[in-house]
Amino acid sequence: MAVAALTMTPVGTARAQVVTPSGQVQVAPIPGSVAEGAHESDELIRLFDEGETTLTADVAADAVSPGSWSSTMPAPPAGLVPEGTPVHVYLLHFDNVGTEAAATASGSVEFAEEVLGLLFVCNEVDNLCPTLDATDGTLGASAIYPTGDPLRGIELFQSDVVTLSGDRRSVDVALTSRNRTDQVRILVAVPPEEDAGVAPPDAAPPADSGSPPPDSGVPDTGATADTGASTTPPPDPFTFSGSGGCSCRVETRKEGRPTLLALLLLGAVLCARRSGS
Ligand SMILES: [Ca+2]
Ligand SMILES: [Ca+2]
Repeated sequence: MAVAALTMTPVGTARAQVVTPSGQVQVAPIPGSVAEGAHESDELIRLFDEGETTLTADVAADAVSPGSWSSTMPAPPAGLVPEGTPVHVYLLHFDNVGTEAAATASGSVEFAEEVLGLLFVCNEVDNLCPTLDATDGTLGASAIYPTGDPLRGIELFQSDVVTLSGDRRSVDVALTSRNRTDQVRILVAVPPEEDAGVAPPDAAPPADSGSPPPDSGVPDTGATADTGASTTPPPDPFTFSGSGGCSCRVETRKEGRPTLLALLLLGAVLCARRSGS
């Protein structure tokens, strides 16, 4: 047996993850010991939260992709969960009462994030469970573990069955415990830190929100024409005065210069005639 070193974030300070047990699986606080005989039940498979950490070395896992494994199914796809990966660690634990009669239980647990690796296999040759033994001290909580005990994990060569769902979020087990524990360590992905509470980039208000539009220098002829206060003089009045008090007033138009000239001449002639008459 071994007591895990405190290498992980204490459970109480780890970010909460959504865990949904079903069947005979029950979520429970991890006890002081998870060695055989310390936390027994014939009906319940416990799910203990071992905490959250970032892996400081590659971790060998017995399964790193979906599948279902038992004595009649292919061996699970072993692999590595790489160094630097943030993980939340859980331990499924089934230990029947006593060491004589066997007990069976089944159930599943669903996680909000993907399962990155499962550690559970016990070898048929020597009955040791190397992936569990190798990680009690680095990924376990502050508890006594059955490190090095034969058959402490899952015996796929007997009647135990372990399944990782296709979406990697659900672990299903069907276990038979007799005189040893059945344990599965589960490494679950940790989502990136959320930006909650972090102020968004400085969204300064528009500097000249109250300034006039760019083209405001262009006079709005329609608006200014209706003020009624305009003092614009009438366009180009021409007044001709004859020597006999004759006065001829000619309105001109800018766009008609030939017409203007003709009117000027006509006005002058008329005035001259009146003056002469
Ligand atoms: Ca027992
Ligand atoms: Ca076992």
